[in-house]
Amino acid sequence: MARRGAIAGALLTAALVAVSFLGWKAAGLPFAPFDIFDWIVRLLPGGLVTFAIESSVAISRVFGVTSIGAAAKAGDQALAIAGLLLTGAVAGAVLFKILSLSGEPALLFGSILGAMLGGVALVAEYRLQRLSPGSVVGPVWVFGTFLGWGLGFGWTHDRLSTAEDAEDAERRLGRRTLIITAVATLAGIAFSRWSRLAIGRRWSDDHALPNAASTVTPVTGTRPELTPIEDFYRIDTDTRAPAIDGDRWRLAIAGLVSREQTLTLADVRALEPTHLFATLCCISNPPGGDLISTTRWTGVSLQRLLPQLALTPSATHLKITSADGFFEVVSLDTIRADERVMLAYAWDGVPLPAEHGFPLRLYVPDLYGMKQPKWITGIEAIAQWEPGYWVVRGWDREGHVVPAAAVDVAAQSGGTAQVGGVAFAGSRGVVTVEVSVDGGDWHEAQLRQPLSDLTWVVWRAQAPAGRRYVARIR
Ligand SMILES: Nc1nc2c(c(=O)[nH]1)N[C@H]1C(S)=C(S)[C@@H](COP(=O)(O)O)O[C@H]1N2
Ligand SMILES: [Mo]
Repeated sequence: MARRGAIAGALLTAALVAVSFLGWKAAGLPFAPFDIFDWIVRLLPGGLVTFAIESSVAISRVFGVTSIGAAAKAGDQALAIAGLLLTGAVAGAVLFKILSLSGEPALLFGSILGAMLGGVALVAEYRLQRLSPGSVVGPVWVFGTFLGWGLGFGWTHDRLSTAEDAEDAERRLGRRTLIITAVATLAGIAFSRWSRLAIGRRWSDDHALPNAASTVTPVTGTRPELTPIEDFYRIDTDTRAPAIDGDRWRLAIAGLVSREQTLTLADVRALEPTHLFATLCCISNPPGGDLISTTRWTGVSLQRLLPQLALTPSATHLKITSADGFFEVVSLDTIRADERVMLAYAWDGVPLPAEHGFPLRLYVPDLYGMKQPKWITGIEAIAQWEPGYWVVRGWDREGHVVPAAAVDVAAQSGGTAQVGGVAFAGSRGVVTVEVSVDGGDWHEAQLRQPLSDLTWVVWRAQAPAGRRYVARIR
């Protein structure tokens, strides 16, 4: 009976893990198997944990693993699931043994066991603060899945003990549990793929661009005026974007403030939003390059947030820090002078993609991307300017956008060419764009009305056919 219980326990636990995984990937619900593990690790004596980490790093080295961080993570995850399966097997063996001795109702015993483990899972979730505040779905889900697991146990026990052919019943139940496990796992994987692809319904899906009526239209072949999020250029220091769980994320406000505080993502989203079209450009963008993109930014104006930060009079700058160790300093003067400086959480109406700074990034008009942290986790009020991450590494202190025009296309027919591209001058506005062909005269381009005074301008010009087209802002 104990052997049968152990097998049933392991199988049902595999199904529990798979269903929890599906809930995590499909609905962002807490994934108790990892959370219980993390919680236990925190309870263990520090020395033991350091020893375990050091051993896993040493083992990774022996096997020549290059990304030790990723390997250690995968190791932790495997350990978490193996631990839970083992617990399930032991619990199953014990339960079946007890039931075979006492003849108590199995459903009752199973649900008591499920409720007990569900309680442990809930404690882990609360201790690690991994439940969204105010949400009942998360705790109900965690407790419910464990309770269901316990009921499944009791039910399995009854089926096996009353079946005429216990072997056959065992095989059939085992197969059924494995199918549930496989389907839930595959569905979870499919959801995680899909959620990465389908970022959601964009603002631009059902809105015309504000300059739709402009009579100057782009030459076919000009880059899209509003960059699709998937094509938005990406520059940062790490190989992998920090994975931030929006429910667990907090914005910590500290330094020269009269009271420290933390904001949740819901807090930030509840403030009055600012929407603006803006172009972001990397200081390393080569002439005509594509390290420049444009979208509609949504966030909270830092100017409007200032009173809530409770800054002390000595504060002059805000140091913005990021989950990846990046940081940048912005002066209160800049914030007070321009209400468009904002903490942005959405692009084109959908939450920032993970690689573009989810859940919060800074936007400052007229500055290169290097001055605009993604994955913000902290705001520290300070009393003097400090060099930012890239400034420390020798890049430009100010980071003001240098006006530049790019040629995207030159469609030739007969002796003339329709030349088109974009021009960007930060927040200073583009007045005149000129094109020259093969080093010859400059021809003035027509400018399309821009999406805003913070975006690039799409331009077009008619010029003689030639080989080399150069555009400039004048
Ligand atoms: N936290 C963090 N923020 C960052 C960076 C970074 O490496 N880490 N890179 C900066 C640079 S150099 C640029 S050009 C922009 C690029 O933003 P994007 O990848 O969303 O286009 O992010 C900026 N913000
Ligand atoms: Mo950059």
